[in-house]
Amino acid sequence: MTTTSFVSSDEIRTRFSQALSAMYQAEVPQYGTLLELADQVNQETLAANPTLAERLESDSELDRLDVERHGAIRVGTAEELAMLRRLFAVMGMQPVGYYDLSEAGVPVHATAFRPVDEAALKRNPFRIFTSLLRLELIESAELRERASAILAERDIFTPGARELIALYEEQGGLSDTQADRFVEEALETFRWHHDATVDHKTYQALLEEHRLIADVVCFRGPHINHLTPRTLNIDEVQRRMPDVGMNPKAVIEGPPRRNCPILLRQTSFKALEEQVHFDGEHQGTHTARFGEIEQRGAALTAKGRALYDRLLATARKQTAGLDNRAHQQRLSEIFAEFPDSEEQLRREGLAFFDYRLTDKGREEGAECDEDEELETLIAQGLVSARPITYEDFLPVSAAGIFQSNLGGAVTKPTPAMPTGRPSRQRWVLL
Ligand code: OOG
Ligand code: NI
Repeated sequence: MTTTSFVSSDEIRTRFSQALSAMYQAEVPQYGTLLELADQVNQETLAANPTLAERLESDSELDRLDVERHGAIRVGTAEELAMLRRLFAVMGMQPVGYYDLSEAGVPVHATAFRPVDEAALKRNPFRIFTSLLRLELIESAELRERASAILAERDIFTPGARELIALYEEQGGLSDTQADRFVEEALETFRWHHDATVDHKTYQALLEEHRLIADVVCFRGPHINHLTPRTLNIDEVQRRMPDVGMNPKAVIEGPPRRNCPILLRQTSFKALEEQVHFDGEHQGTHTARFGEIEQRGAALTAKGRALYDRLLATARKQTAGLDNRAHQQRLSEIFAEFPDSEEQLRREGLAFFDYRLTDKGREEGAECDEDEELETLIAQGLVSARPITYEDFLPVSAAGIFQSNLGGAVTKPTPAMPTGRPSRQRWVLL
């Protein structure tokens, strides 16, 4: 077989993300409602803001807006994670970043699988936030051994998926029919199972240790727990969520609303309580799946990120217990210190930009060696500078999303404090 008959990884990723979206829509109808809401708000935002529409169009960002999703799964063993790495590689997705959520009282560490190069991100920036349970953080030795024994019994991949991944690695690609079969087989790993693999008593014991441990250990696979579309106006989506029957989490995570959006703002609707059939004919319920929406802004340089982290830490001390309106108000006041024009963000080296010669710049053969000159060329319309979109996640926001969906008493995220060793005590607070 010649390489030309292979389907591109971008194409396989797009087929897979569409199939996953369709499966999740059938499993969680509220996700379909969220997609409609996101689309409606995006259309309205573009209609009301022609400059934004033009810019997104010329950056080919409008095309990816409709297909853009990220999802999340949680796995139980290093072997499962290693196999997932191979599965995602078929779709051109690589692990990017490390998120230690044990610092925020969640016993996992995580990475996000996503495409990395510009062309692939433009085509479809599909990402899966993937967490690995840290069984070593379970206090009781007996429960820890029980959990690893249960995990050792399961195979979260179908034989077909394993076969096609190996074939991909051997051939260096998949044909059209192989790609379709791969999508179908890979999808099985992400499916929800109504029947738990354990009896109710085991589920309860693990749940009491930590809700997340029960979620990972007691099922046949790492069901996809949310799939997130991208919006151009998250405040408006949050405001309208109750109108369409969704119960949004208390506050939007991340930076406040700004003229020049930075990083990532996220909100979610609360997890559904779902019927589960346990071993031994016992019916019960489990909350695993929820809905989330996000708005993406510019990627920050290390300097910009340090400023963000500092202001966020200040905000967290001052916003505890506030409702979203008051929270956003206070956050905006604190973030007044973060420059909010593209020119300042560039001049102060706070955000990443993509610089290109404009048509006029090319005609005039514009050149420059100094940063100062670059600003002049931008002002003259010879060079365009566009903020580069942030493609990753934020640990504090992720912890907030986890916690608001694990049930329990916590409605406000616990601060992620870099305290070194994760404290088991703090989980109890969840
Ligand atoms: C993942 C939560 C993190 C995000 O968008 O930050 C996440 C999970 O609950 O498994 O998806
Ligand atoms: Ni998410």
